[in-house]
Amino acid sequence: MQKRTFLKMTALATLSAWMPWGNGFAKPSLSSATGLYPWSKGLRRGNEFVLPNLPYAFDALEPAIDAQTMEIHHGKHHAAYVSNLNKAVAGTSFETMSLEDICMKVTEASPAIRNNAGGHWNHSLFWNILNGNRTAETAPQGALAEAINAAFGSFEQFKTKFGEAAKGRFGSGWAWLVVNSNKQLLITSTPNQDNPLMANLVKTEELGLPILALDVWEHAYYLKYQNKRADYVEAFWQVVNWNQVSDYYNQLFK
Ligand code: MN3
Repeated sequence: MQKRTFLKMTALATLSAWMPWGNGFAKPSLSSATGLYPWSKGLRRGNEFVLPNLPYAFDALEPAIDAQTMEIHHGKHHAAYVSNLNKAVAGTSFETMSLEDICMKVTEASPAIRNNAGGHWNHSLFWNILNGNRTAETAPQGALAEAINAAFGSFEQFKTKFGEAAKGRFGSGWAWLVVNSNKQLLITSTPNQDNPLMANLVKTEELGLPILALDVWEHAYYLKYQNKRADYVEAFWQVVNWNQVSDYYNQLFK
């Protein structure tokens, strides 16, 4: 079996298994979702969750996202989620689980595990979909572009709707572009560090595999944008790594 086909099958099998109308796939293997996210393996080393390196320099996203924000966001905020997650899972049945499995079973976990597991996973995806190396296309191409047009009317309309989800999220949280179990593209948002992998927590129709994420906690933008979240959301479009977002999509649909 080709690697891509395997990844697609395992990722979709995971989704199906979450759903009450699952289509008969067997119980997914431990890291079915991790097949889609190559960086996922780097979130744990032995029995400890670890902070992955930022895949580019702190100033790589200037001027859209400033270097000081990136340094604090990665080195302090993300690092704190990792450290607090290790403390929260110690001695529990979650201690040896993959981060994706913790998210999927999060309603059985303590609030500390829920918040810090989400924090670790969400930021790891976020760093990965930002165009720090400035090598990516500035808009979706190919199959993803077609799917966005079909689902939202146009790329511009997609950006408007995603931006509304990001700006409309009251308080702290995230905006997401998700492939749900019906293989549909969906824009959603979650509070705090919740995410669309969190079965039994997010609405069933919003459960899925995120392929694009935007952190709208104030710590993600306040140094440069202060209270102007809308300006930060607008600047985000300058630094999305559409090649990476397309790659996730293509793995699920090719
Ligand atoms: Mn954050």
